[in-house]
Amino acid sequence: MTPSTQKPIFLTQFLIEEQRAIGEVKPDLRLLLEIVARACKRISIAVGKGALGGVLGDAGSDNVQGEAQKKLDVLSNDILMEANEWGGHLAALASEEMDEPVMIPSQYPKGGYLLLFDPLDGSSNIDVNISVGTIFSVLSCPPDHTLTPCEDDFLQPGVKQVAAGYTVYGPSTVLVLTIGNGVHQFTLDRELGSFVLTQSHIRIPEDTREFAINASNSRYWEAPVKRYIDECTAGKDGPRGKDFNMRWVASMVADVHRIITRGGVFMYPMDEKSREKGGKLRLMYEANPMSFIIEQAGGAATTGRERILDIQPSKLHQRVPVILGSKNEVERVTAYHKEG
Ligand code: AHM
Ligand code: MG
Repeated sequence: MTPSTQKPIFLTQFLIEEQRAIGEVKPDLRLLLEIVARACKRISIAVGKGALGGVLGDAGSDNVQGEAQKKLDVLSNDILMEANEWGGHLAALASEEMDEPVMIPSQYPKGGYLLLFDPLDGSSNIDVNISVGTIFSVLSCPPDHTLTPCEDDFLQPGVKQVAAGYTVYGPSTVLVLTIGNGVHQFTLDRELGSFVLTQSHIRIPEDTREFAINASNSRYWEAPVKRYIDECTAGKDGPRGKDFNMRWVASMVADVHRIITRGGVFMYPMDEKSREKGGKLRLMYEANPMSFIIEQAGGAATTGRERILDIQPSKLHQRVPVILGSKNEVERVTAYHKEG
């Protein structure tokens, strides 16, 4: 932690120093991340106003997933779109809330990156004042396609991500970021309007006594997931020999942030309810960025059958099963799947 008596390190300084130290943060990527962070500050302000901002409730429309959009889903998407289209760093953008990727308007210069985001994750929690967040992923656009990018250019496995991050709009607003050199946390100083580094090189404990799963789906689970959860809930008299606790916020950002902070395992596994769609969570702008962050913090992320970051996507809004968090627990659940 950076004690309050020490000189604060702002996001800009952090990125410039990272660039000097590892030479992997190209100026364009740094500016792109700063623009995303600035957009997240605006979303944080909108979320924080709640009912006073007139932004609660349904927008009266559905997104490509057939889910009812909240006013704040639409507003957050607009904020991220508007902030990112003129910067000159992107070839195209894609969002959970938009059917197709969006090209950079012709009046602006184009850059070498592709940005994907879930503008407001956990939106069922907006109206009840529970933490929500933004998740984003940055890919390089194939160099010969930067002027004419298409959906196929986005379909890269998660290992190719050059940066990923999320913000949680909770009691405080935090930004958690990786550019492939560890995971770093910034807290929004609301008076200054700046993200200040509050934790560097975060490590997730390899073992845990805490799991996160929507237990109301238990009748739909596959046998390996049932076995794992049964063993956890059997407590210290069961095969694991210890008591486990359960948490489920129903905002992936908040559940993942808890794991980043103190360890744990998060599961939205394959089940009979979501089998037809391939899972519940979206690969490109939920599972991939979170898996990159979790792996960079020493954790693991699989579908139960394969490493998430190795999946070759076949479509932009593809869904996948997700099991991520403390390494030894994720490996255990994955081994149960492999045993059949
Ligand atoms: P969203 O992106 O539309 O908000 O949906 C994703 C969310 C995740 O944040 C969360 O883990 C999950 O859906 C909760 O699902 P459920 O309501 O089935 O528990
Ligand atoms: Mg989401």
